[in-house]
Amino acid sequence: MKCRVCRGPAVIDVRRHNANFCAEHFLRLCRDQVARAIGDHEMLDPGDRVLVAVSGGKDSLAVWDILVELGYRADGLYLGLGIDGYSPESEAFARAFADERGLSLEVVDLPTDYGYDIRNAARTAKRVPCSACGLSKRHIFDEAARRGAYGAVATGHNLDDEAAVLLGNVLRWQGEYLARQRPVLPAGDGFPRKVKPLVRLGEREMAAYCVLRGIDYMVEECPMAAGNKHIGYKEALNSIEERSPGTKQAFYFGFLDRAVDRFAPDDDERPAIGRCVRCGAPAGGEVCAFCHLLERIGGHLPSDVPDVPVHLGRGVPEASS
Ligand code: Q46
Ligand code: ZN
Ligand code: ZN
Repeated sequence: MKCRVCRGPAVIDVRRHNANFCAEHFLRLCRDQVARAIGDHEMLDPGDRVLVAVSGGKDSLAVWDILVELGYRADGLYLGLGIDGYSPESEAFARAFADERGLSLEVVDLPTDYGYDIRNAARTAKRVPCSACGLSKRHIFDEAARRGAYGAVATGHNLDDEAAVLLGNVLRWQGEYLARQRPVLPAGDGFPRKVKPLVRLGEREMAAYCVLRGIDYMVEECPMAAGNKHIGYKEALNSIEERSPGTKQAFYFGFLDRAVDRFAPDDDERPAIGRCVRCGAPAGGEVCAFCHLLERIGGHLPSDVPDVPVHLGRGVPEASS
């Protein structure tokens, strides 16, 4: 097995490209694919400050690494979901990655900062965990991007993720979701721009990228993902891809080239957006969906936390004179 570029020994085959690569040229391929996705879809301008949504998994750490390699000023935000056996471990991977590279990582913790965790929120609100989680993530990443004046929020969604979501949306012809399934969502109505720079790279490539770059990541998936419909869609696509390499890419990029515009809503179908009276986020009604969730599950906004009384003189060492 020889590298397509240098004819040296290859470490990975990429069947979709019908080619093998050595470590150096595989890493270059990954960077080039991200640069091409950013250019083709006008995701970022040179010099943009980017906020990366970091989970501690391979995709989010890889996208952060590649954006920094490409010269973007990229900071991370890790959101702790309060899931035992998963959140503390994945936070440790995110922190270690940032510390080793001198990158800036903000950590927001749902239990500490908002008074709830995903498992209990889902139970109390009678929602599936991923729905409560998705709503929380969107709100908190959007808010952090506004507060930090970032040009965009980047996520680690890769080609496998996007093809699986697309398959799910097509199977049920969910027009509203199909209209939004683009690798870049422009800023507007107080929402930051959202970009997915890994759409030209698959799951297996991202794992290989992390191994070759020496990035330690959380291998275990979130325990709430079990039974998730997307896992089934991924498996179905993997078995098609196995027999016919390149199908996922043709499916997803064919949709972007030829179909997504057909689902765009008319301007007057878009709801008027105001501001949530509680948190100031963009909202269709008086109170945003996130504040509704907080109310149902007994959570709070960070600013609602009662002041902790300060007991001076207890446990405070006397100043030495
Ligand atoms: S973290 Fe959250 Fe995912 Fe876990 S609860 Fe579901 S959405 S599966 S990417
Ligand atoms: Zn090579
Ligand atoms: Zn709100």
